[in-house]
Parts: sequence; structure tokens; C-alpha cells
Amino acid sequence: MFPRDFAWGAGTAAYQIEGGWQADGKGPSIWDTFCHENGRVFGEQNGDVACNSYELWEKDLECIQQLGLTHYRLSLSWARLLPDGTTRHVNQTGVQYYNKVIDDLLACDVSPMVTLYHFDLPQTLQDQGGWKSPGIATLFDSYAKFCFQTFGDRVKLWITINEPHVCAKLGHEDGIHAPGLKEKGTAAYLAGHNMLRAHAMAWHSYNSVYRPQQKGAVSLALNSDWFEPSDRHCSEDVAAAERDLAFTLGWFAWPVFVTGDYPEIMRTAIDAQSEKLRYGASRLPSFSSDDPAILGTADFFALNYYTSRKVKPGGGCGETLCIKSDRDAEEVLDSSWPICGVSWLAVVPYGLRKLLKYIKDTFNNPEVYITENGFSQVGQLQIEDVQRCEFYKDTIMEVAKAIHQDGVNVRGYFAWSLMDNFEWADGFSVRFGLFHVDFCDAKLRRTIYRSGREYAKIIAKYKSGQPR
Ligand code: GBH
Repeated sequence: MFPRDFAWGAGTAAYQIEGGWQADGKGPSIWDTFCHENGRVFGEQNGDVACNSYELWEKDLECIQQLGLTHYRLSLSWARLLPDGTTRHVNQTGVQYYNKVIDDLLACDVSPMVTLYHFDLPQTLQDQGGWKSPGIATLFDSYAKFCFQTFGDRVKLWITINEPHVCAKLGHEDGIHAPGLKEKGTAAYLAGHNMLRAHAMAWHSYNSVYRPQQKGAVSLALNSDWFEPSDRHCSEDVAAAERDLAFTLGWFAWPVFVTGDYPEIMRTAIDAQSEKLRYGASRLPSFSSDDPAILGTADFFALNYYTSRKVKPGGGCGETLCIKSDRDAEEVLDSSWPICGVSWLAVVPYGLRKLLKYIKDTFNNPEVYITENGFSQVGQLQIEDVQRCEFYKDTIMEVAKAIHQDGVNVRGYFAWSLMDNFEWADGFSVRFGLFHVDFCDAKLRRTIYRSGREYAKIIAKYKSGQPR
């Protein structure tokens, strides 16, 4: 049912699990600042300790082994490695920490997939303008080269930036994520632009300097819901769903996989809105000949999928500039889709299959890794998480259909997340783990959920290529 060398993984991100926020010379990141400023994270919680994976990595490794994963996706904390964000100062203790993680994984026959950036920009770089500043791309490239140089002998799967869409929109438009900006209709496009430039520079560095020796693969992880028209017989709804897909996945996938530039649908919509509100310029930047070539800077397609939406025109913000007005696509949930945890996560496994088919058809049949997919519980301990078991079984079945019936070249599946962790603006109130973490216990004990046991069974069954 699954290819013999299919990657069976689970993922985490540095700020969500590590803690040790100022241990051994780590510099502050924008998430440290954002949480400590108070008021915008659930219960004024923070990731100062989180799962304390900085000290309890061996416990995480036990969880990984218990699941029988072939791959583990983790992210590096930029400010733990380079406290002020630049290669002027290297924190050797941070290097040792990740060296140990990587070496331990390999010793257990688990391949690391390493993300360079999962939302946690060094604060010093934010102070210089962060992702809004064009110079960030070169600094990211230096950081990336440092990581390829230091860890690339052992890491063969790299993600440069996780979810540029989330970082741009939630961080710079909605203010829900760090750095908490609400500069509507402008900053997100600028931040996204510089993330694409940064990603492309790092890919080119890998491609020319490291790939010949290290022979790995580099991509960026793109999140998208599956969007379908509210009424598929209504052409306005069909167009709105297309726009929503363009403003979410297309924003970053078009430049990298299709044309080297933003989707035409997106630019047309933004320019029309700028004109209507007499803004006087496009708010969507253009790539210049000084920029690294963006087209072709991904060795595989990395997709984070969680949920689906029904779409019709609307949802704008009147006379003010904002992405929602540019997009003119209102997202609604279908009443038949169950919601079991957080409000945004309607359970729609078939949406993943549809999105995979769309990716195959639109982006020239790339190799695809599903780098995140998961299900949340809200509140306290429910070790017997039956709904999540069904979620994983149903979703993995849709992946199998995508491979066998639609011919999508899916190379791996990473459940989100290995364990309950600091769920960004939701703090510890939302639990995505395959392992429960007791945040009231000083030892932060990890306990496998029923869904963790279920996933382990699925992996054991299909790991060899043939169902056993
Ligand atoms: C992933 O993003 C992240 O990569 C991961 O770190 C995180 O733990 C995981 O989601 C679970 O949330 O607050 O109603 O405005 C997935 C894409 C986009 C889904 C933002 C949640 C929040 C909508 N996310 N969305 S809302």
C-alpha cells in the first residue's frame, strides 16, 4: 500500500518544545519577546520551559522509538545557534545540543528532517526590521550555510522556512503571532517577499556549494487548506475558491514551482484593490534582476495540511487595506465536517487527497512530503483519544488513494506532533501530540495516547512496503 522507502515521521518545532529560552548563551527570539510582553497568548503562557526538550531530549527519543518512526522532523532555534542572528558569534553549546540530537537519531536508524526556521526569528534581527527588511535574506542565507556546513554531513532533508504564509499573515497582518504586527494589507506581502528571497538564496547556496558533497534535498514547507466553492455551480464561488488557493498556496508555490513570480490572480486582485482605495502603488513587491532566481528552488514539495474550507466572495474589511479585501474570499465550514478540537480544524481527510491531486497537476508532479498533518484536543488528559485515531486512519487512507488512484508521488507523511507542546497563541490549551505531556508535572512526563499506539501500528504494518 505504501512505497518501501516511504518516510513515516512526526514533527516538532524548537520554540514549541525546547524551553531553555536563555540557557547556555541562547539569544532571545521574537517568540520570547511576544510571550513575555503578555496579553496575546492564551493564559499569558510562554515557551520558557515548554516540554523542556533542551534537557529532556532522551525522553523525546524514547517516544520516537516507541512509535517506530523512520523520520523525525525538528527545527533549529536560530538564536540558540547564533545568539544575535549573525555568524559573528556561534554558541557552541547550541551546536552540541543539535549534534547530539542528530547523532542519536541516526544511531537509532531515524532520519532527521531539519527545518531552519519555524517562526522564531532572533530578536536582534527583528530590531533591524525583521522579515520586512530586504537585508534579512542575506543573513538567513549565512545562517543556512552555517547549518549546512555544520550538520549537512548527516542531515539529508532540509526545510528552509516553515509556512511563510503563516509567518507573513499571522505575524505581520493579524498580529496573532510574533512579531505581532497589524500593518494590514502591506507588511505581510513584504515579509513574504523577503522570505521567498531568503529561501531562494539558501537553496542556491546548498545547490552550488553543499549538494555535490552532501547530496541532500532542500525545500520550503507550505501550508494550505483545501478550498472548494460554496456552490460549485456558481461561477463567483468557483472563482473565489481559486483566489483563496492563490492567496494561500499560490503566493509561495507559484514563484518557486511555476513562473518565478506571484500568481497572476493574486497580483490582479491586489492591484485592483489598491486602485480602488487610491493607494497609488502595488503592495505586492516585484522580484528584480538583483534577486536570486526563485523558480526551481525546491527539490520536493513540502505540504502542511490540516483542514478544508468552503468559499464564496466577500469577507473584506471595507475601506481599509487588508489581505481579506484583496482576496475577496470568505471561508466557511461545511456543517457536515466535524470539529473536535480547535475551532479552525474541521476534520476533512478527503481534502488532503484533493489538494495532493491539485499539487500533482499544477506543479508538474513533484515528489511530495506531507510535512505536517494532525488533529488537536482541547483541555486536559484524554489518553483514549478515539477521534484522533479515526482521524489518522482516515487521513492516511486518503494518502494511499492519492498515491495509487491519482498517481501522486507522495514520499512521506509526518504527523503533527510528536507530543503536546506550546501551541503558539493557544499556549498549552490545545494538544496536538501523539504523546501526552503533563505540564503540571515537574518531570514533564510523556505518555503515549491511544492515537500514538494506532500510528505505531500503522507504521509497523506498512514500513516494510507490504502490509503485514
Ligand atoms: C501549523 O500551522 C504550525 O506549523 C505548527 O507549528 C502548529 O503547531 C500547527 O499548525 C497546529 O496549529 O488562529 O483561527 O486565526 C498550520 C496552519 C494556520 C493553522 C493558522 C491554524 C490559525 C487560524 N495554521 N491557523 S486562527
